[in-house]
Amino acid sequence: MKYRSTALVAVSALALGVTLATSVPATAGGPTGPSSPASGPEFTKSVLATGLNDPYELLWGPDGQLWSTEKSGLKVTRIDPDTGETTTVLDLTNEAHHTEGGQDGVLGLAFQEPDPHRGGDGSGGDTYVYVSYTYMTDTPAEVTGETRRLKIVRYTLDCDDHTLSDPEEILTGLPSGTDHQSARLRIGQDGKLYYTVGDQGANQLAHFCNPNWAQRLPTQDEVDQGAWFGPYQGKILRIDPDGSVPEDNPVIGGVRSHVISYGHRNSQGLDFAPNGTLYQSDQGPKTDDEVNIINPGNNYGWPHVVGWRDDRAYAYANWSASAPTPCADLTYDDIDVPPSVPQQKETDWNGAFVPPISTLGTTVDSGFDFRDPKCAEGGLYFICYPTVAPSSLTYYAKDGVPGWKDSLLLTTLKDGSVFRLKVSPDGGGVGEPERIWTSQNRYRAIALSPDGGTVYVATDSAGLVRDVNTGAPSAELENPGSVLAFSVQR
Ligand SMILES: [Ca+2]
Ligand SMILES: [Ca+2]
Repeated sequence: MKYRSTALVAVSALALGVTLATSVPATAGGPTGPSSPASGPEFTKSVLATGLNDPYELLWGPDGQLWSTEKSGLKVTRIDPDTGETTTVLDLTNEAHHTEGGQDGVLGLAFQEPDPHRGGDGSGGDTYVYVSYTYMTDTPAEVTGETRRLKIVRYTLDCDDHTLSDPEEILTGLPSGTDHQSARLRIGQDGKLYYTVGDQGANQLAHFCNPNWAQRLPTQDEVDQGAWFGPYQGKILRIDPDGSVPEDNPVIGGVRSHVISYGHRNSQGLDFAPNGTLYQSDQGPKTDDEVNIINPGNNYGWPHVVGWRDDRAYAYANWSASAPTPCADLTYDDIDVPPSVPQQKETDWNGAFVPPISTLGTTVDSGFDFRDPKCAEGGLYFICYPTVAPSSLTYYAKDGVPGWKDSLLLTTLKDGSVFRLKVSPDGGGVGEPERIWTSQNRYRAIALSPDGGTVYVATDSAGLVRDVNTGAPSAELENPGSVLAFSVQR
């Protein structure tokens, strides 16, 4: 196994029912991307549950049940891992908002088990469930006019009857919109909430005239006023369980806020290793999906740099700064940038940033033709770009699958694959991504059975994916809105 070693692991202040019986090799190849040897453990694939509306998070709960948020279904659902029976635990139809075709809705989910450090009676208190979701306001944001916001709400879990009660709003007014929500929620060993906020798709597609604020840091005034919408775009947050700013969060640009890292595009993957190392995945624009190690106070480069600072097939084209032709008079094009839009090479930006420990969809040089004829119909070139669109990241720390202990499992959307990246013994690097399962699905999230022998994978209900045979765009999903179960053969 080859590791891309890294010297950037700085010591951190943060301690951080229906069975479709097919046997699939663990290393099925796909139409594009990294290849892998045709060996490894064999799995039995089954469809555990169907009929979910865009499951966004999938977790094994402390009550022995699978739990999912449904982005467009606007609810939290419990899934019996034995029967696949689904039960609505929380219906947020009246509180939450999803835009058809958008990335907003009911998104993040995390459990926090009783902690001896809280709970007045010494029992460790209750088991909490945190949920993040988009809601509507009548307050247009500065510059963009956006009226969507996101909140994180804490509920109390009854492990016996599997119900949620006592909602407490932890943090409101966070950025939301129809693109790049990220919205991955984890609880650290330090008892803090870690939450990813995307760049809201600023500077691309429908939002191409919105300035990208992934490098914009909060001012003290904004922190004092709770004005999170602008400065928290493209960030990773660390939040006290009551929503306040932890007093040991880093001071960045002279200000302490919820922000622990910045320069992120769309961090849909976030997970801790047992030793506290925090791994994150980010989606690249046309190249350079990233896997990063997150340490507090660091800049991860977006939108000035993607992957490494190597000027390969990427320059930051800042549409919002177009002059003399104002951006509003332009037509967006992902490939051809008009001369009025300023462009900056990666090496023209001198800021300090932390490079990734691995990238996917990287191996193209400047001059590469991103117009693949396979994706010409309807101009769906983005489906053919070398990127795979990582959608979640799970640290596999169990013994259930031989050879897998200490790996990252990475789900992807348009590539329809789950990748495995072996973590190096020192935790600071990963091996080459190995594609373990591919089908015509948009894989969204992973949960593990307690022994690790079964990997549950949630799939989007709709969207575009690469045809498994031709690589051309397809909207035909094999298992829409489902939870698949891959059980290792023993
Ligand atoms: Ca980066
Ligand atoms: Ca680069």
